[in-house]
Amino acid sequence: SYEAIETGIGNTMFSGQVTLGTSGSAGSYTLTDAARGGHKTYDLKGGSSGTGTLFTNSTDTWGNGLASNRETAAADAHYGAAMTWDFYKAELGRNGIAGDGKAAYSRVHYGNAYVNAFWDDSCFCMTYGDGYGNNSPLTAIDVAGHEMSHGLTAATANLRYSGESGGLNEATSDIFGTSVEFFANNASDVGDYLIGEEIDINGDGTPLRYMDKPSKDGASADSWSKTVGRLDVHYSSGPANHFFYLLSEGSGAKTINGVSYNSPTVNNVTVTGIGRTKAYKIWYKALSTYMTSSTSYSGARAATLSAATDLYGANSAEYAAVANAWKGINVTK
Ligand code: ASN
Ligand code: ZN
Ligand code: CA
Repeated sequence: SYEAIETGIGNTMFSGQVTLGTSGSAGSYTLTDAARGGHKTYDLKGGSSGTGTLFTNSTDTWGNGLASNRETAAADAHYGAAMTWDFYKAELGRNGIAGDGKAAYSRVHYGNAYVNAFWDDSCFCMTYGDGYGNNSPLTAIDVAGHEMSHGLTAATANLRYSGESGGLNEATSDIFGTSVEFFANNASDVGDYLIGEEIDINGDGTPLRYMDKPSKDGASADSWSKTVGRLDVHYSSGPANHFFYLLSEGSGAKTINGVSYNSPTVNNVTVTGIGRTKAYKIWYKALSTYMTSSTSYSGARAATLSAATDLYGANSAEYAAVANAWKGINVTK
């Protein structure tokens, strides 16, 4: 049966009131984003398998901004998926995660007090827990962009999820997750180089990760060393997150959208940023054209230099900035 493309209202937890892509007609709507490949958002109701139940209501207004309303997490997840889709299309020239216009789907209310979110390539879907105690659902926009971008990586370089390639896989998700947050430019959740600052997973108001100085989380590496690949992938991502910050914003102190950063470099290398738009275009071109499942930090350097050459030329300021940003995190060849 024919289902019209509709625009609903989402009262989210992290992004205020937003418009959502929905489907249906008067009296019966679903969280089916017909304008974005038909992306659907489901309620797992505490379950941990299957798709659960498609969110359906009669008003096309979803959630009330509070976690106690089960549509609220759905509104956040649906919005995050939509902004990621739009970012891929507008900024990367990519039609969906796999580049074929096919939507993924989202599942919220996974398990009991589950404090994580994840992408699963076998279902081509992402899943969000509700968090524990005072935590909120893990449905903030940078988390959504992060998880969906695991699908993007799987569909492109397919970076193996261990060693240095695993760190690059994780960093790719942080790079695009942050880029989606900036792209959405939502007044309730402005862009920053912090990951998970809205979900308070640590319970003390600190974010999960810091791209300007990854070691601020107490575990991530700021720069490359020959043992970095031994770290958990969420910590060996640090040098590549730091590279992206340096390439975008440059070294030293800076305040962006009210957040202060201070990005140190190895040997005090000075990096002049080229802006995040050029930086994510270079990273995406490198990921989708030059990186493979076994790409290391050294390989990522070569891949981004090739991408910068393709996009801006070998004699460009952008090429020089890429080389300098790698130098700033101790990758010189
Ligand atoms: N949220 C985590 C991530 O995307 C889940 C995991 O570690 N697999 O990396
Ligand atoms: Zn991840
Ligand atoms: Ca963030």
